[in-house]
Amino acid sequence: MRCDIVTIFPEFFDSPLATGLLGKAGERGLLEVRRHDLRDWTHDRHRTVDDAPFGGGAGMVMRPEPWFEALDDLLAEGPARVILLAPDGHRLDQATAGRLALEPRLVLCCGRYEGIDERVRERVDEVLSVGDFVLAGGEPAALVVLDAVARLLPGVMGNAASAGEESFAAGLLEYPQYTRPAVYRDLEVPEVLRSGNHGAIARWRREQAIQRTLRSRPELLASAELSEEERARHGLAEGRGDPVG
Ligand code: JFT
Repeated sequence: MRCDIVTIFPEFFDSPLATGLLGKAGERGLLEVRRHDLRDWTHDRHRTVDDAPFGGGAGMVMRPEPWFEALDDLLAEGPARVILLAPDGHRLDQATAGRLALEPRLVLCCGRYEGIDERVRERVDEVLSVGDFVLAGGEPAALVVLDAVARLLPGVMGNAASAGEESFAAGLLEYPQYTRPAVYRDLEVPEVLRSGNHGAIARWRREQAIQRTLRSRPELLASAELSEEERARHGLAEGRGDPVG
């Protein structure tokens, strides 16, 4: 996959792109990220990207011209799915990450200030938010999107079993993880995990995942892949999809 990022802070992405999974994906040529300084598409001496809002109000708004020109140039190189990060966008979820991972090329548009001139939205394919909290700009949100997408690209995650386990546990939170030592400061690793009984371990993990989801994120259970037996055992409505009531 190729990903173009348009931002006034290209350096924001330096260490995240050089580190860990994103760094490895880059090295292996599985992900090619190109950062672009929006100010390269300005024409004035001060490389101005913002102006006061029509109608008045606090703060500044990003002018449309550099964005339109940037997208003209980037799309002239070939097709891409253009994504704008914004607090009022569709919420990023795992299904969206999976859909974006199938695209050959993304353009991520990161704004600052109070936002971007509304007309820019007419030039993008999709507006995304990473959650219901307020960031100072689109860059951290774009990084979240890229991280979630990159780990789904073929060859990026070494362990092929992980993907299968994830789809098995679709819609549930993770089960608790332990490593050595078996006892640390009187805190013991659950006996079942040391039993070598792989059937019992799988059942325990599944049960823990359901319990955790029930406790922390019960709304996820409506669309989680649970058997009818599991639903009945936990007092949940039958079937997947819309919550009942
Ligand atoms: C915040 C953002 C996301 C996402 C893009 C641009 C300016 C600052 C701002 C904050 C609140 C209201 C402007 C952005 C986000 C999120 C994305 C911009 N700001 N108006 N904040 N929170 N979840 N995605 Cl452009």
